Amino acid sequence: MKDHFKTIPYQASNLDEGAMLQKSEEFNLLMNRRRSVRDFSDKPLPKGIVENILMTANSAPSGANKQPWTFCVVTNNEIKKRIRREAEIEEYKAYHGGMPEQWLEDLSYLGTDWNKEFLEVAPLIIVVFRKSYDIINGQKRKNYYVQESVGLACGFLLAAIHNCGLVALTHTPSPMDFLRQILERPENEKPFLLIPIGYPANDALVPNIQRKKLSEFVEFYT
Ligand code: IYR
Repeated sequence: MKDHFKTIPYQASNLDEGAMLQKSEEFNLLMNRRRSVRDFSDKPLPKGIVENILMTANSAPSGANKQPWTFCVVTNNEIKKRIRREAEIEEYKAYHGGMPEQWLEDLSYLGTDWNKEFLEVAPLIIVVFRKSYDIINGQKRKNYYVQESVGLACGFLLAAIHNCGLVALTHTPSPMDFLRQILERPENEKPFLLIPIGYPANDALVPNIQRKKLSEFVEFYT
């Protein structure tokens, strides 16, 4: 390793195999209860919880540890209303000719349409931006594996949301450029994902979906 590369000891967990098996089972059961939820309560979220969730997202691995993302946290009702209005314009077009028949067929079990009321009901929306480059002292500095990195950070975010009992939806109105304008983001930031977050509504329903069995999505090479 290069001399200038500073290292510190890794904080290993050092669990015995029994504890590892138990923790892996518990985590699997926890994560398999996660669902994309569209029916939100409007109850506000405690700031400390939101900050912890964001810090978890930011702990994701990223290309050259550049952490090439900005998480915009929107609780302002006026801004939420504008986001809903613009998203619905794009979604209306998508549902009326934008998406090919096969796509609509694949979505039909969800019962979704262009109406995105949840964007106003949910107490908080996180708009995730990806940064293909940083601007440091007015100079462009490239980031690496930006899509992969920001995708991983969003995965961490969703796990953290679910872990504390909140729910979320990964929403991708397309195109999403209106988010850059509404939130006045700089030119190096591109919208990546729109994630309303909140408590589930008391009568929240989710589609009855099945997940693939291990043998359907894993190939072992021994
Ligand atoms: N963006 C639309 C359509 C949609 C697309 C996919 I792929 C989904 O998994 C769900 C919905 C919408 O949000 O309704």
